[in-house]
Amino acid sequence: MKVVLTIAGSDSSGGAGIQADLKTFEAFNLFGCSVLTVLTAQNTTGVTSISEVNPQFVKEQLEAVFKDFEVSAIKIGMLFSNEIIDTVREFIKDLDIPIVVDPVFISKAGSKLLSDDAVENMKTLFPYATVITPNLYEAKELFDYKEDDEESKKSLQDKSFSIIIKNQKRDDKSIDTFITKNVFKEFETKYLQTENTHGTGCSFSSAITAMLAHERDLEDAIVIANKFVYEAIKNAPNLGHGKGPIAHRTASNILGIN
Ligand code: PXL
Repeated sequence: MKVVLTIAGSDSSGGAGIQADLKTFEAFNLFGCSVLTVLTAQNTTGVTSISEVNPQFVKEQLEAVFKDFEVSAIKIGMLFSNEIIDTVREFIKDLDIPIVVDPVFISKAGSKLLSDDAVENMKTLFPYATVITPNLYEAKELFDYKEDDEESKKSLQDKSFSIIIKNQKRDDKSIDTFITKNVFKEFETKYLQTENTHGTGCSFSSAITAMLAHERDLEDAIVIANKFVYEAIKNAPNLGHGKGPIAHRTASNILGIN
């Protein structure tokens, strides 16, 4: 069985962060390890408190996992602070495996997940990434991306990493924009009108990581990750009083992943 790793924050309500990543890895028949960067006290209505893990301890978790396992791919999620970003970058910079970076800024319920002074530093991880998965807001903040401007799209094609700008609503469609060397492509999915979107971004990027660990090419990985999240939203268990979590296992059963 292949081993994959998520480096991310804990969500006490179990729908996003580390918990979403591990549920996704399990759904894709992989063994998931987790290096925790922050703990969040949260539920479906928002984050009430954040406690950072000591960066030295983040490093020790990474060393422990890599000493024992051959890791096939890594997903990086919420890092929160400059110190944690520095620690993670130092560790991943010499690795030669697929790395998916989800540059997490804010949660679906609107809570801040990256400190303001760490936004620039987040960019220093991108040269080590296979693909990064910002939403539209994050793409605008990070790259000054403008949806209707050809020049801004072209400038993103020159990067050493691929970019998927996820979940832009257009009429009754959800659009994912895929930008890589010489390629600019849009993937369309039917837009689901629902409150059950907690952890969709985390699950999308960990599903891409899972498919890369299974040695699928990036475009294939994105298409399957999209289908996975679509089914997981459609079959959401309707829990909580805010943005509810999604159904990872049901989605993988429907797609016949196991
Ligand atoms: O979806 C972004 C995200 C990432 N990591 C953690 C989160 C969230 C959203 O709530 O809680 C820990």
